[in-house]
Amino acid sequence: MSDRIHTLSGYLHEYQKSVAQPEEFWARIADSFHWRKRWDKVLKWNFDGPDVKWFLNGKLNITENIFERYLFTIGDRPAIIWEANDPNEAGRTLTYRELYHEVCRFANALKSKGIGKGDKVIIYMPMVPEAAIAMLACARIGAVHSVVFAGFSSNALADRVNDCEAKAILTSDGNFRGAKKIDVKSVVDQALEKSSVETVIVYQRTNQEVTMVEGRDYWWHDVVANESSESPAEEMDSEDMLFILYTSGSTGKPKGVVHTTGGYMVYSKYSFENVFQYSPGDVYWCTADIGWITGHSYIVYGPLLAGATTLMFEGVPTFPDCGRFWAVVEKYKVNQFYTAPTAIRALQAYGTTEIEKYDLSSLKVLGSVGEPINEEAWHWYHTHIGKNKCPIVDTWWQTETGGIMVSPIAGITPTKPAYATLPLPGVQLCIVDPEGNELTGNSVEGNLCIKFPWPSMIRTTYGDHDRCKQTYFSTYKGMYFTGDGVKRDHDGYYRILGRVDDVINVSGHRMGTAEVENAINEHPKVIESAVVGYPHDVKGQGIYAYVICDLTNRTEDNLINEIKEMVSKIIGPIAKPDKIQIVPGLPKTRSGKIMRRILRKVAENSLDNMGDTSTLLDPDVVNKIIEGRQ
Ligand code: 7RM
Repeated sequence: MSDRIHTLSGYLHEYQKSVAQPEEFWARIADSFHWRKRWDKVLKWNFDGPDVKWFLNGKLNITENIFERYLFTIGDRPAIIWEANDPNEAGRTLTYRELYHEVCRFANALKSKGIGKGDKVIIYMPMVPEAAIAMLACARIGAVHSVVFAGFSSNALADRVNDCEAKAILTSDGNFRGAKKIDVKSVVDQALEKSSVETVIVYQRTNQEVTMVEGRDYWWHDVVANESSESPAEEMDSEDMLFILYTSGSTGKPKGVVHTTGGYMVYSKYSFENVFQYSPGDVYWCTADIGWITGHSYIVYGPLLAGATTLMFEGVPTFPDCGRFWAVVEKYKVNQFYTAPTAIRALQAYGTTEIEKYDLSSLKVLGSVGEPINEEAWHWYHTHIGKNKCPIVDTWWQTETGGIMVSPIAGITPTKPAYATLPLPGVQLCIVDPEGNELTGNSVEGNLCIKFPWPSMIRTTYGDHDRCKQTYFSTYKGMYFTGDGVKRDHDGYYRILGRVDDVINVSGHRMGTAEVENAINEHPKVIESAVVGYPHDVKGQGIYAYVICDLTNRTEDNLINEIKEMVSKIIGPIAKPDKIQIVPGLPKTRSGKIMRRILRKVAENSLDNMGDTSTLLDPDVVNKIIEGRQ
């Protein structure tokens, strides 16, 4: 626990050290892990390649830093506590020892199916302990996991399976979510129609009828039945791939963000312990899905590397009623609770009756992640959930950063409503103007960049290194560009203002507007479309689509519904547009570029100042769009 920050001056001291001597700083943190062979050099980097390597030639296995490290001391401590979707179904607890044996058994099962080091494995599973077991079993044998959120459609799944050339898929028969039972295996079957996946392992969750393909599909319980509960860990290099996680950007095709072993391990544990101030015996709960980076770093890897007890919840905040989160907090005496602003705002709308029924006095720390938290939601969370005694850690970070970058350290550094506040040690932020000039001093606003590497940063985008360079390292030379706008206030605190690119954030789910447009354009009657985000009370941003259609023999209403279904089918229900407006044309410049600024203004109903529309090919189209506003 020597790497724990305990005081504000301790934070300032550590921060200064991390900037003045980054290699010494991170070497000291990394030394508390188990390396089969220590690294030769801490860091080698340039942001032009980009080419970033941490802990060069270090040899390790991340799961040895969870299991071999803790079995003899805290083997009987709960590692994962699982709460089922249905409050009447018994929960499950796996101690570190039990989790270890389950991981080993499944690791052996994967090996017996011919899966080994470097092979890609897609995990498309509900929130059950087996999903974490699957990730850790891959890590144990050196296979690269790529978790795909189980709410994605078969098309979206197929894209990811094909992009990473997955050898196997780990999935389930179905998924319980709220009052619904959702098909999972049949989605996989569809996705696999055109793929070379050799093995599918199916965890039985809902007991629903599924088709099993002979020689390809196996039940989880069958493959582990005769496997040994010991499995030697594969020796990995620090820079060997640990996982790929697909995320949306401003182009139509999601990119596979690559994270490697050593740096990710060091940073996920370090940031977890410090931000949440986890103490042994605490019960920590992050409500994210393992399909997102938050689930990777702060349900699975960070907490388990820290020897923590991590709670995993299968269900949704409003089932069987809107008191479910608080019922679970009371039931397990949760100490740290980490959720998304969209969930807070959704629950805020139901009032406080369902909160007052439960004892929330175990809570010590509240967390927020995924999108900017507005001041009102921040205060509501602080007052009604935290009872004015829990610091809120508003954690800013990204799939690409691997771990939390800007956040209060609970109870130690100050909080400020709607502010992510200060960078963690090792994080060198930089605010730039559109030309890339650094804006120094306080009270400035611009684009957020990071000018020095940190251990858990993205290494490449799978199969396309140039895309990584173009997306993150080319906008501003010598810097990683986050895509977010930011303000540094008069006290030097950071407030994230949201995306400055064509990425929208709907209920904390990141989506490219181009991705949604591509899905809309699949409809045979659609000629062209343009998608923008607009402010939405609960989701943060809603999706507004402007569509040019061929209306021959069609009514607008049925076309709009068909387009919504099309998007749902191609990406998944989370990408379904909230509003679709059929338009006669789009506001384009003479060079054919859509002026999204205008479309955003119409969508958010700020019609008084349209800015300069004189460069448009057909300025009159703007009036027609305003008239038809949804
Ligand atoms: C962890 C995660 C990343 C994008 C990011 C921001 C937005 C995330 C915050 C936030 C304001 C926050 N990864 N974002 N956290 N904005 N305050 N605390 O969400 O890759 O899915 O999304 O999310 O725009 O660039 S992500």
